[in-house]
Amino acid sequence: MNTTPRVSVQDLHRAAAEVLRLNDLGTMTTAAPNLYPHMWSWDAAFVAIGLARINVPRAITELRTLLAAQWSTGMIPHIVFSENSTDYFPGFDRWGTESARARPSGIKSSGICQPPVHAIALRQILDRGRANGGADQEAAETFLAESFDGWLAWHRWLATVRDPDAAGLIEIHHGWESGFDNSPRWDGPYARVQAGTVPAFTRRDTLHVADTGERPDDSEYTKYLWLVQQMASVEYDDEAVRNVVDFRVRDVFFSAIMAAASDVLAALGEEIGRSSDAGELRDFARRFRDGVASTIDPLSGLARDYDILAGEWISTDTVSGFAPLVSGGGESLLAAQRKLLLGPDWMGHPGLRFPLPPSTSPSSAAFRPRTYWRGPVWPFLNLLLGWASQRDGQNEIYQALKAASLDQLADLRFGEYYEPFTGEPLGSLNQAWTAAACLEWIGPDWQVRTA
Ligand code: 2M8
Repeated sequence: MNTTPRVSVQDLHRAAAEVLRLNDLGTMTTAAPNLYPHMWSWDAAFVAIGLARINVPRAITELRTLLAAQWSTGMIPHIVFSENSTDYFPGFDRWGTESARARPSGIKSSGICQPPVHAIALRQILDRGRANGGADQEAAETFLAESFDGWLAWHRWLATVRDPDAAGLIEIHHGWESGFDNSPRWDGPYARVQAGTVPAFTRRDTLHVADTGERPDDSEYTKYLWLVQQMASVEYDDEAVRNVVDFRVRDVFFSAIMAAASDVLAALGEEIGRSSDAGELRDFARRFRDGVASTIDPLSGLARDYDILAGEWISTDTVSGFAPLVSGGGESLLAAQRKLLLGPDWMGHPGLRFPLPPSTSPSSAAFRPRTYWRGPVWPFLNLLLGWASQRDGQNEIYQALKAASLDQLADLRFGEYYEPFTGEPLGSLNQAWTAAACLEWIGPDWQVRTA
């Protein structure tokens, strides 16, 4: 394994920080300069993790902006639209959220959500603030106290509205909610979506990638828009959406993040004397950890999603199968998962440019090395897996992910995703959460100068 960076860690740090500056609109960071000119919910959490390494108050601003867009139900929307750009489709007008009663007035957002990574970002902000001391510490402590109820409401909304049967698995209503938009995970559910009439549309995303074949095609977009229309037709009312929408899936990776983040939020609550709320969050964490463990495919050892409308498990060889490594779980399950992750179908695949898990296993028939969520390596996901391995004391995996990630990112392009065999950056360049992941991997190392 080649672990020698092609640039110094100081240069890498400088370039990653520059990408976050480039995407900074003042109170929000765009997910990418051209392709994604607005704020995305889970991107914002990773961005805040990276920002906390260089500017704690700015990291706080990022989460504050996102939280200001929280709906009165507790939902945090997946896009907060900036006023600066109309260069994204579907833009605010296409979402039909104006009539949604729960949306805060004056803030333009979509009407769906994304995985709740935010409490993990909050923890990082607090830790960095405390390490820096002074004004950073004060700002971080104040932000925790003032924002805790918002995050708690977000977790409560997910635990009730999105897991009404207490299965320990979060129900999603659009592939966009998973964040793994066109992953093979959703091929079955989307195959069953029969789109009705969708007004004509002109996409913008295809203008901003080198090869349009990397992105989902128009027939996939028609279904994506159809689901949005269905939800808009009932003004995004939580109960009504469940009855009208043609996509209802229990997402195992979302659920794993819910488990991990609920534990983190519980610990933060304990620190500020919110012990009863912390107890509730610990219960969420347990419920979703058990839910994730209940999905394991006995044949592959990977975690599975569940298609509610079809009444069947979804077995795919995608990186979401490692959900237990994120949620935590019983030692034998985690040991088996680690073995798989390091094995020849994943990080140990001999063809990989960098030993990092592709979004779909190269051994799978569904694998497409250049197509978005169907094969490329996603750097922010590796950071999440690294964070979880460090939490669980798995230093060997943490170091392996860190070394390979820094090697991958040493091209200074900060790609949205990477071709697994060549290491070519694909999708958008200067993608904010890729740069943020880089800053977090580097941590304080950039200050260590070798003679
Ligand atoms: C991608 O998703 C958006 C829709 O939400 C898109 O393709 O237009 C996904 O990779 C998603 O996970 C990510 O949050 C978003 C912004 O980076 O882009």
